[in-house]
Amino acid sequence: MRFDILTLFPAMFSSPFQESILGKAIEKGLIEIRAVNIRDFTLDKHRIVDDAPYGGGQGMVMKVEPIARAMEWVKSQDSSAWRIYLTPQGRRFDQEKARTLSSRSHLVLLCGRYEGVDERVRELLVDEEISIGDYVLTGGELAAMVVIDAVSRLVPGVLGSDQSAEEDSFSDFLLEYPQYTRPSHFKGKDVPEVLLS
Ligand code: 6GU
Repeated sequence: MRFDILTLFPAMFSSPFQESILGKAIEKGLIEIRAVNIRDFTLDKHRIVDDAPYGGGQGMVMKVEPIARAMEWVKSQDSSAWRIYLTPQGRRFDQEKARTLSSRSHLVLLCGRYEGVDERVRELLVDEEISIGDYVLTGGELAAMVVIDAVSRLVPGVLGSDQSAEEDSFSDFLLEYPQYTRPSHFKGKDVPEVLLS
């Protein structure tokens, strides 16, 4: 499965996916994660990606053209790529959405910054808008990481065979019993007798 992240801060993605389970999944070629710098798709000398909003108001808005060119570049490589805009205005991400997205072969995750993106990005350049919860982040980058992590672990082979039972159902996972390992006694909190026999 392939993930393209469209961002103004590609360096944020250099280390989070090199560790542990996702790092191994990348090594095995099960998932591929690429951070695409939106600024590389500007055509002007100053590589401008944002501008003041028409009608005035606070802050800056991300311009439509660099995002459009970046999206077109991704789409020209794979017309089936599914485009997601990460925004607190989007529909709340949950385990069912992770499952649905894991059946796709290619996700494009657009990370907003500043006060948001030009409305025409939402109208013309994305298939879906996703939020990871009712709070405001400084940008969509951390949200993109959350989505990639939750989706990747559902890709066949990413979890080892001993872990893949976890895929069965999210509710099973929530209902799991508390887990212990050695030592059996720790600061007066002991492992339940039934688990020791
Ligand atoms: Cl996807 N983006 C931002 N900026 N804030 C959020 C979010 C996304 N989801 C929850 N808060």
